[in-house]
Amino acid sequence: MDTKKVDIEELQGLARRFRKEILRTIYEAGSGHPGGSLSAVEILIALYYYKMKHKPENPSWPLRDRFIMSKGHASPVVYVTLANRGYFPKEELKTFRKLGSRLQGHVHIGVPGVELSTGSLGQGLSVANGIALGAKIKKENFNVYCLLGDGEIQEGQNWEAAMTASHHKLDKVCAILDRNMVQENGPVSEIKNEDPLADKWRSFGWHTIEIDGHDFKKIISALDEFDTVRGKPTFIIARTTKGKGVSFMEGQAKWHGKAPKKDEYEKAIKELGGE
Ligand SMILES: Cc1ncc(C[n+]2csc(CCOP(=O)(O)OP(=O)(O)O)c2C)c(N)n1
Ligand SMILES: [Mg+2]
Repeated sequence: MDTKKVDIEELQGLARRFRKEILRTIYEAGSGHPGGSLSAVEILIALYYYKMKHKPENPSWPLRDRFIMSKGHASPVVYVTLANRGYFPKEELKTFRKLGSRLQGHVHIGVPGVELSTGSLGQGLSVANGIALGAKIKKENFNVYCLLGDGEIQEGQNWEAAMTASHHKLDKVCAILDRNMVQENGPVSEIKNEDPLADKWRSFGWHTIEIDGHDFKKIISALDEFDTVRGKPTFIIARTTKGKGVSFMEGQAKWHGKAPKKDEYEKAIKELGGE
């Protein structure tokens, strides 16, 4: 696909297929995190099939845009995206979470296309800032995208990073929040309420945009808006549904980190349109 010509229906088709591949990957492993992988499918597709400058055949191309998956437990959506983009053979998805596999349960730098090992929440945005600051000093021109979880941003380090990015005017940093309203043990609003979230990021000096995180047109226009912002970093609040696409997983904390059993897997695949 030519990355700049957008065919929304084609992207939607990819999203349906990716959801099935994510579930199959977790099902075959017998463990993993479906909820926060399914919520981020459209975001990853919009980045890797539309927005980012990257070369799957040369993952260390110096001018590539960087993507940091800060919520590293949602590795299945990253691995499925990278495999489909040609960073490594799709066949390898079968080795997810198996002994000796580079497809470790949490996003692992040994996988082609991965910039940073993550899983200990709260660190990704700081690293994104460091990469962007280094590039600014060296006058290198690329963007750094960072996907965060809404439970994750309860970690204080995110707010230190928020100050750092605006202090250094890191306008090549685009943080995207997977605002699925659910964390590991329940609703974010009950565990530690974050509202008014957009106001908080604005007050920390970020250009802040709120969108429907399953609507490709909205994601694409927010990512394009980011390109026009000068002198400040951009924060995109992508409102999503945890477990999106599978009725019995949607909005359910119990599907944060659990593999479906055979009957659940088959039901989910059926709901997603079958094999
Ligand atoms: C520092 C740290 N504390 C706790 C955990 C355990 N943990 C893994 S995922 C998660 C919840 C994350 O929720 P959220 O950021 O909302 O992720 P999503 O809903 O997108 O899956 C927690 C507490 C961790 N990985 N790292
Ligand atoms: Mg969440």
